[in-house]
Amino acid sequence: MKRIVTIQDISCLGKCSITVALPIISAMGVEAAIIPTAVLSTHTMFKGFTCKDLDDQIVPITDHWKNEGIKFDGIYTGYLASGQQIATVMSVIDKLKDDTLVVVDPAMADNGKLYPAFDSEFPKEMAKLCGKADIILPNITEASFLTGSEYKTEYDESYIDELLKKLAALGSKKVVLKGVVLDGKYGVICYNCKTGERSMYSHEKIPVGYHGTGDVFSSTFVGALMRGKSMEDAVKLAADYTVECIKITFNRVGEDFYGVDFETAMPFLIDRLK
Ligand code: PXL
Repeated sequence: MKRIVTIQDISCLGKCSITVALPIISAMGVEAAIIPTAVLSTHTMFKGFTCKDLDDQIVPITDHWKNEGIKFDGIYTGYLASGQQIATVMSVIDKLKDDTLVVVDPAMADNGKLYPAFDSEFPKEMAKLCGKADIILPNITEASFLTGSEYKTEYDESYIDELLKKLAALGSKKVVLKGVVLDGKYGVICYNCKTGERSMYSHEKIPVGYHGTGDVFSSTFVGALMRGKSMEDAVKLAADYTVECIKITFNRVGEDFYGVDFETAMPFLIDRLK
């Protein structure tokens, strides 16, 4: 069985980060270890959330594993609590990396805005972490913050080309750009930074946004890669499962205020792995 470690926060309630990554990755038949970077009462879209930064635990946890000779097939980072913590996580990647696939979801922004806990310096630190990744998974907002580009909701292919080139310059091998709208089609672009090759997977757009869908996508993507799928096939599965989760949640009015109903959609995911 493949083993990954995911490095992100625990939002005790809110269906995002580790409470999404663990069940999804485990259900896909991949062992998921965790390094919790902070404990929050809820995700930061709730007012009055509490947050205990666990920065001082990250290196001791890693060192213990190193001493025990534990190895990982993948490292998957998500929401991180501060710019300082990004530096810590970069040192952890250096320590743990050993023929290990590094996937960075620069979870920090959506709809043109940074998440409430972050200031304008945060994307600069996240850009450095992206340089350590094999694959990065930004949405358009994150891509614009990471590259210092204007955020646009209406654009043509040249805007996307420019974003992809600038993202590639951050240093990862591949880019998966989410939430792209081109020629009336909505989807995800896979980009090979070395060859410039790219492909777009188009999928249905449900006219609603929920928190945690990025984490559902990233967790499924990482699980699929660990199960031996190509990047393109992993993107298809991650996008299709995320859309399925959104559809189910959309039909359950009143239960949708903090995340998607990924649990009900789980059989869809398992079926697709058969
Ligand atoms: O889903 C991303 C995420 C993860 N963790 C926390 C968040 C968010 C998005 O808002 O607030 C704490």
